[in-house]
Amino acid sequence: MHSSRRPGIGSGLVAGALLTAALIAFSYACWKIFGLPFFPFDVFDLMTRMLPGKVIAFGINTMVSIITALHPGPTALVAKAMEQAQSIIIMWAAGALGGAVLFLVLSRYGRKHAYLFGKLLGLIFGAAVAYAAYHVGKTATVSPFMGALWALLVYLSWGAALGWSYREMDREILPGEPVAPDGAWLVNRRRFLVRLGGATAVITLSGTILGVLARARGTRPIVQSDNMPWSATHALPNAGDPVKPAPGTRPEFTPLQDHYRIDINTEPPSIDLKDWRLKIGGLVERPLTLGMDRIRSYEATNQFITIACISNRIGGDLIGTQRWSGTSLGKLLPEFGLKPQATHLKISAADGFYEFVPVELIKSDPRIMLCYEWDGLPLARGHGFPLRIYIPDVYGMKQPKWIETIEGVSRWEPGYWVVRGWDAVARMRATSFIDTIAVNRTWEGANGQKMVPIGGLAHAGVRGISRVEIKIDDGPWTAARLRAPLSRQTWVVWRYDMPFVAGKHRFTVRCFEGDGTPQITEKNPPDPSGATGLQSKTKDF
Ligand SMILES: Nc1nc2c(c(=O)[nH]1)N[C@H]1C(S)=C(S)[C@@H](COP(=O)(O)O)O[C@H]1N2
Ligand SMILES: [Mo]
Repeated sequence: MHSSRRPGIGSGLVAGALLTAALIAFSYACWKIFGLPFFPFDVFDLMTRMLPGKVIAFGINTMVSIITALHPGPTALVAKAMEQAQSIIIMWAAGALGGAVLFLVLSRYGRKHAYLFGKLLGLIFGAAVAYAAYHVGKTATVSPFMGALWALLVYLSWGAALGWSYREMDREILPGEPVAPDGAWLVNRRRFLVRLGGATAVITLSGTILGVLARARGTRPIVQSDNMPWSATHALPNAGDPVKPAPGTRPEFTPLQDHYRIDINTEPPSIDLKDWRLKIGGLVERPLTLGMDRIRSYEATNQFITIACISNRIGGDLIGTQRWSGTSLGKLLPEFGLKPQATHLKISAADGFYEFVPVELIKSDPRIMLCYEWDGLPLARGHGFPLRIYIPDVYGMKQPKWIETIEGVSRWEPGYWVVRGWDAVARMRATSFIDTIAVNRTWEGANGQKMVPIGGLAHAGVRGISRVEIKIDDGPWTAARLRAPLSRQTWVVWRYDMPFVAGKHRFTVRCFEGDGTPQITEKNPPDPSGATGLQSKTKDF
């Protein structure tokens, strides 16, 4: 009889949910105001690194599918927002479950141990969160040790509050308190939960509001810059080309703030240049460090580059083109003092991401560079400040941002995403896509013929595009016109102007690489080697 009156799983779930909501909001405010770690993001990033590659690939794929179907905004931005929301939900659910388990245990072993068990639970959660904050967390601007200590303290208090809640809900009825014939315990427990709900709601709300109002201390904006980009004062190299993009084609030169951002961080690393040095180690004569001044002392290489994420769908927006500036790695290489056994460089980043690059490739391809600027501005925080690498012809997954260390090593090893099941070479696939069928932007051709501009882009790594063809309904494949690309390393704008014919039409596009190799027409998903297949679109005229 008595044990059935004890608070059980249900009460624990509610108390856990309420207290964890308050904890998350509190952590959020303390992140924004004091630069202390924001627990959900740090824990999510730890999970990202620890979960099996297949699980992560499934997660990425599901998210991109949902975003492609609903299209609420740019894929990369929406995906990051979804990850951030997931991180909060996961931490919240874990806290609620923790509460349920605690109450279940306490209902078995009695209220005497409520505080002890509560703190123990807090310690277990706190240790996991402290580990995440210490080793992978990118939210805090305080030291990793401070961040970890903070996580432990907060979770210890959370556990104690849970234990206290259990005792309050399980306490003896005091003399003079109304005792209903059956359900007195229940009434008491409900009263407590209502009070707990009120108190935690106040913390949750005020924490959230304070956090939103406060400006993150010491954290730089992810992309914005007050300085003038290169493109604001310079014409693009193909400005004079007579083939103009069909109206509605995405910009061929991607504005910095519109460039997709993909990485394993809920919040990108925030690196201070005054603390940053590029560390050279491994198989070298003697380890050394290079400052940014040293890297910039070489003549800059400026290259127009299209980079794409291997998770990009045909015609998707995880692809962009920018003007990258940096130092050719081959030129810098002699400074490293590599030992003869060093056949590869291991490039490691501030977020634990890494990749291996053959030394021979670096020596033979001067395009490979350590890059410090996009569009004439220091790299944005979200895009790898202060240093990233460019390796031609491969997907973004092979190109670390936020580089901190370069080591000489004697053999190739799989890089971060290769370990997780993605293609070891990750050579960019040839793809072509339709951005616009501008039936409302027709122009008058010869003999007053109404012409419909159709256009998009084609891309084949650094292999160039020799031909783009379009097929309308059951007609023949017909060549589109090509605009000169920004460089041999970028995508190519194509357009085709079609005489207006009323009715519903189906358009399919295909491209050929520089050497005439046709794009792969077989449909393949992005996982594991990059999407292939032809894109078709239908439009009513
Ligand atoms: N350090 C680090 N570098 C990274 C990644 C990462 O997670 N961490 N992601 C890679 C992937 S998968 C892509 S597609 C590109 C994206 O570069 P961008 O965000 O500047 O467009 O960065 C690459 N470099
Ligand atoms: Mo990517």
